Amino acid sequence: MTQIGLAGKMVAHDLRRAGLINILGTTGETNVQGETVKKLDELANETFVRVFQLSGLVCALASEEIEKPLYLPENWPRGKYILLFDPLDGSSNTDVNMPLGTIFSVLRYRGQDKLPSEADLIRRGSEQVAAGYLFYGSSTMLVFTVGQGVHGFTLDPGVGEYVLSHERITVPAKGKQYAANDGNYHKWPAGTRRYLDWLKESDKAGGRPYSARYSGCLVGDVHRMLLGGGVYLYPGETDKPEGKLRLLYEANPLAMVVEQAGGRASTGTQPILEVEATKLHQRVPLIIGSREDVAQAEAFIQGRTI
Ligand code: AFP
Repeated sequence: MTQIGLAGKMVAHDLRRAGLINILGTTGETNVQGETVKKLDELANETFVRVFQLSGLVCALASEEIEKPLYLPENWPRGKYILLFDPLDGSSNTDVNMPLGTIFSVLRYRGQDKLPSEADLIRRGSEQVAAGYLFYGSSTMLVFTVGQGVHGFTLDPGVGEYVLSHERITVPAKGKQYAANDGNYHKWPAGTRRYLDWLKESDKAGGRPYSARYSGCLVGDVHRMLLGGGVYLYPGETDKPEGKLRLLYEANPLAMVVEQAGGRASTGTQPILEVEATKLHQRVPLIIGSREDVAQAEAFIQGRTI
């Protein structure tokens, strides 16, 4: 966590002055996801790799920005952890000063001296030993869990340290806001569309209509739901049922955080933490947030409610 916090301070430092030191815009490259790489994506990725390569804490790293896992050279200090991360989540926000985040997932490697194989990194979310995110918003926050609740720390720029600001975060059972890219509405299956229509119907007694809050940054939207309740959806589409978000370093870590805080995270048909992973950059639909809101979305998606 100290190393995660250090990398977070370095990324936050770059983000705060990005417009002044020519690190906005794109590198001209395309990553393994087929997405245009922003300069800040590359910088954040390099920061996390550098901070952990020499830490002696990890034996392998996997990043959204890198096709294959990174193993440390034989003679470098190695540790028992595997770190999987999305170095900069919300890349479409980099050049317009909108929220950004880093998402991380920690696995323990049980093999002794031999290096982990790629299969050792492709594990079910329930096997994570720690998970969390850095949120580069109006303040920089580190929110994480090691399986005993969720705690939030706010970076005090004056002293360069993270201070406990949100102890034992608990997600409200039900919210009044939803986060989804409504621009994709017509691509969604009928059950998903019916759920979004239902959220927008007026039923004062049931607390509807919900308000729409969508930032383009998964970390920022989930953070809002974690603290205030509600639901974030990046659902599967009719011709792309797997959705957009990545299982191992986006959905799994956020699912561990939200469920540790009493919320729920689902593909729409099964709990995220139970999804069998088969590929390093596997995508999965994600419905995450307040327990009652996610259960309601599942009922519509599964056709149990019309
Ligand atoms: P990028 O990091 O490629 O911008 O993707 C961000 C993200 O994974 C997640 O942070 C957002 O919630 C979601 O994608 C936004 O996707 P759309 O632009 O398709 O709504």
